Amino acid sequence: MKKILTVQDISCLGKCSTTVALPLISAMGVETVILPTAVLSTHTMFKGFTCKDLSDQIEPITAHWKKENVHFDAIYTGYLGTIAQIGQMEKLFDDFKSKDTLIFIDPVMADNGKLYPAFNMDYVKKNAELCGKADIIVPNITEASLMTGMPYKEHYDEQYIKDLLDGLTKLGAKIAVLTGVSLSEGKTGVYGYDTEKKEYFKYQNDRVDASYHGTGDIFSSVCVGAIMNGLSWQQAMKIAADYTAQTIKVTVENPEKPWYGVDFETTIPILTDIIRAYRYY
Ligand code: PXL
Repeated sequence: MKKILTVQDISCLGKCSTTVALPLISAMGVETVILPTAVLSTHTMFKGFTCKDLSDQIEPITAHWKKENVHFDAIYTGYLGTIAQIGQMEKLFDDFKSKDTLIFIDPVMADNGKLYPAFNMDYVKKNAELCGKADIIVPNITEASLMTGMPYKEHYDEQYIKDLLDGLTKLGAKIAVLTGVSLSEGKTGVYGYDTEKKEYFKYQNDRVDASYHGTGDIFSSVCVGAIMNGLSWQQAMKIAADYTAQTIKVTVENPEKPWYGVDFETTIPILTDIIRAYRYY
């Protein structure tokens, strides 16, 4: 069984980061080791959340794993709390990356043109540096514009997306994939560039007119899980985009839906069916 490490916070209530990565990637038949960067009472869109930073646990936990000779097939980082923690990730990659370890970075820090609370441009700069060490990065347009220094646009053409991808791969990532890319009315999707094959990949599906917290984490988790199941990055992006859209749709239809996250629990069987179909046919 493939084994991955995911490094991100635990938001106890909120359906994001570790609390979606762990169930989703496990459901896809991949062992999921977690390294929590902080414990929050809720994600940061709630008012009055508590937060206990766990930076001082990263070194002793990983030192123990090193003694146990643990090998990871992928390391997937998401929401990190501080600039120092991003530095700790650089060391973690050096310590655990072997030839076949995929480094997958979702540089979670901003959306809809704005940085999340608690982050600033120094954080952006350090995250851009970390992205340079990745095999695959999956920023949204806001994160990409911040990291490349290009203007953020709500209305854009395909050339803007290609310019962002060019800036992102110049940071050093082998494959950059932009999420939340809408190239025509009523559509949304992903647009990626593979620097080794010099190939673009775009995929658009129907936009569901609702925006929920944690959907980026669902997308990234499913990508990592699918790649660990032997799918190409392009197939993984397509499955992840479709699954995320389907999950948002199911959530919108649920009259008892929570405001803070999506009903991924309802759609897990759809995901496992898709993965089973790819695995055996
Ligand atoms: O879903 C991204 C995310 C993860 N973790 C925490 C967050 C957010 C987004 O705001 O606040 C704590």
